[in-house]
Amino acid sequence: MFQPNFKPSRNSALGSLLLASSLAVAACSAETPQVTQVPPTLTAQVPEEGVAFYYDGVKTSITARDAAVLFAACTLNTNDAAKIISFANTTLKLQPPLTSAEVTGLGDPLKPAISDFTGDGTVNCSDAAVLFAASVVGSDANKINGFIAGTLKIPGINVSQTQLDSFFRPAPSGVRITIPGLSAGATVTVTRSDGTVIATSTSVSGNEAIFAAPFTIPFGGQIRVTPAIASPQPISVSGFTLSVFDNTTNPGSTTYFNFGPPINVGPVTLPVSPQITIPGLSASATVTVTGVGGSPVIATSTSVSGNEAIFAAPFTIPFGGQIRVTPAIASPQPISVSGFTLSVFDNTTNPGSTTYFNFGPPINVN
Ligand SMILES: [Ca+2]
Repeated sequence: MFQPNFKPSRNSALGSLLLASSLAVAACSAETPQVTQVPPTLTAQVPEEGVAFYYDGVKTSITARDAAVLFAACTLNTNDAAKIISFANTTLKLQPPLTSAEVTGLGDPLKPAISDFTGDGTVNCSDAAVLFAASVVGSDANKINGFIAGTLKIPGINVSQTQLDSFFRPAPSGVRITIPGLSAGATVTVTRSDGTVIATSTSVSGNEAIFAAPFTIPFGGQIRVTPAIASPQPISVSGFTLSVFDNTTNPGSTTYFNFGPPINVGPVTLPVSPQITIPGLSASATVTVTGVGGSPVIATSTSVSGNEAIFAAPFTIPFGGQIRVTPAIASPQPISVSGFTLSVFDNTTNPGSTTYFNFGPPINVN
């Protein structure tokens, strides 16, 4: 089904994105397009930047223009370059206008392997919409959902930040070194004292250089950051402080030396915040978990992402406990919490709020 017929010279980043995907994929053409109601007067203004993805810790990217081609092809269910160009330029308002070379350079735009960005187990035009939205507004779930609903005017797509993070955040199985002042385009190389390369960063996230696999920095080893950091500070690696650095040993780079024992740099597991999924949750809602009758307060949500209320730490909802959502949800539905369905709710126990009750055994949320 998957036919990697891309021309690498046109856009190797896209090719690697699609080829590198180890997640469930399917050809777009194998699905009946679900997005056929896109009106002819969208207001998308598509910039050039695109968005980065991570597969198995390896960073790759797709431009908004390429994502627009895939979205247009799936939406129109055509690989006709003229129709795709018309949609992209007239409806999506691509600037500068899309060219036929950009369409044909992708091979058959109906046959890329698009990942299941929505996480519903099916690959279809909804996933192409998420990809396009992400390439335009970035990886924030609220912005993506807002763009899809408000600009693309496609109903019924609501992706959670957790789901998106599995694509847009570096793989948690990678290992990291925190280096203050690290630039987004930096490369970090770990070498032995003789210069032999031990590991090379695959990407950068904030001040963290990310590597695909664990490694050990031997005595005399170097951590080399290119380009150089303007005002380098000591760094901490696996609890060891490397305070020796200079910008002269490797011109154009900053070099940290390990003059102590070998340092193991192992995997880092990103903490997963406990969440409760509540359909109809508003972006500004607060969710409070309490004991019987409203006290004590056991947990309060720290943020909302899509339909997910996010909490800072695990907790247990006791028998008779309440989950209180403020403001109230207009048409509350049963919710599932750690596999238990809480089907009893009302909007009267706590006026202005929707309250779900746990009338079963204690439920652990972690
Ligand atoms: Ca999907």
